[in-house]
Amino acid sequence: MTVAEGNIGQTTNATFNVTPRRQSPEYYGGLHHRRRHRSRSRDYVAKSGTLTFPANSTTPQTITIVVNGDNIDEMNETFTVNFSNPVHATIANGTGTGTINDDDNPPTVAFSLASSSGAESVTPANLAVASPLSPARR
Ligand SMILES: [Ca+2]
Ligand SMILES: [Ca+2]
Ligand SMILES: [Ca+2]
Repeated sequence: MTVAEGNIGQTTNATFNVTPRRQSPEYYGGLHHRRRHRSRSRDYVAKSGTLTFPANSTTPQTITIVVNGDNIDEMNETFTVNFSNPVHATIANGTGTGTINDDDNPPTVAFSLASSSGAESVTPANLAVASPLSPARR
């Protein structure tokens, strides 16, 4: 599951399907929660809950994680959704991985003066470099 991050103020849904492999005569369900991985919690909305499937259902149910956009240049971020503690069922694959593709450009740097000069024999000439953004990366 991969989503484009979007910018600050925007949210994107990352939706995971949980699919029963075959019918069961009893209801069944389990807990799910998302876990942080290489990502800060502000990149998405933390969530946990329970899915309950009706008896004889083979209809998938969904777990939706809300991804928060930002304008910060970052590495792509990943998170996992874990499905555990099943009741009347076993888990074939209990982990879903989400990837948030960063869509922000890296900060730029530029000389704040195009040139600088000084007498040959005196002090060093200084060329200042200005960055419009904090160089901090996450
Ligand atoms: Ca962005
Ligand atoms: Ca982000
Ligand atoms: Ca970003």
